[in-house]
Amino acid sequence: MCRIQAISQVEDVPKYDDGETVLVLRDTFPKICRDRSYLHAFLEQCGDVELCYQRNCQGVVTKSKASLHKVQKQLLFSCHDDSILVMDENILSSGTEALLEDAPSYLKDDWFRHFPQMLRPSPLCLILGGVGARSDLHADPLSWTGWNCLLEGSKTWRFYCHEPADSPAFSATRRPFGIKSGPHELCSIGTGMASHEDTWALGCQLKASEPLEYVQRPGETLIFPGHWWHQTYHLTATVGFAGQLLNQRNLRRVMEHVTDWCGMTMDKGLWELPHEEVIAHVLAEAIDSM
Ligand SMILES: O=C(O)CCC(=O)C(=O)O
Ligand SMILES: [Fe+2]
Repeated sequence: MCRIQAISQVEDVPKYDDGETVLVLRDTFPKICRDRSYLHAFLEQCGDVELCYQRNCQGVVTKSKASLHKVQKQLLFSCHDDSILVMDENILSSGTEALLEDAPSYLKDDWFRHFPQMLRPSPLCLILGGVGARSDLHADPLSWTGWNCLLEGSKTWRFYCHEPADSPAFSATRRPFGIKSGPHELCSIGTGMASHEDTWALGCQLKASEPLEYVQRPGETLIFPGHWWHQTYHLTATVGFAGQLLNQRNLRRVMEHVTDWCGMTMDKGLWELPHEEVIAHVLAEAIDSM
């Protein structure tokens, strides 16, 4: 049964992380949340760094690059009909260790470290939203477990549990995930999904099961099944960051995502092996299958 569960002790997370639950952890990243100047000082140093952002002007979405300083100015003018959203996977790379040091233990033990560098998802994505910003309606790549920490502002999430009957409603397009060279995909070991539907557009009548909705507040981290369709709406200007997990709980889901995508059949005994070997084996076969 799909549900949302608030967790008071981080030790309880493994008990509830069953692939059918959105977990809400409060007071996460305590040092960074308490001392917000840390992230602001970090971003200040990155003012000239170019990053990717998207503008949604009356439903027309354009993706561009500009310096963080320029984008921060545009964020101030964001509104429902003309909004700005930054989701950048590079800018936090030099601050990753400091940010993750403050992470709840559950987020630190991430088996994506066993992926070769070229196939490893980037550990942290910076997310800055202006008022009215919304992500695409999408499902994350590789069926991983996503996590998303909000430092400032508030945003509403809509999650659609993984119901195959809903697929037509999403008119899905695939977003391959793998080794890239410039804009080209050299080898893809999996996919995420994107939809052009905007559940926040006036009059949107998505013919799918009712979503789970949650308003995320500062200090909260959501941990969620990344293969569920989801979309956010930034109610105020927000600052946050996100990452993903591969662990004991989802190893099979993520590996089967790769084997399905690559059309491979694996020996049942595979799952008896230590996780590092399972990962190495599946990835080697996936690359061979290209
Ligand atoms: O924070 C957002 O606006 C979207 C984030 C998201 O889709 C994710 O963390 O997977
Ligand atoms: Fe996502």
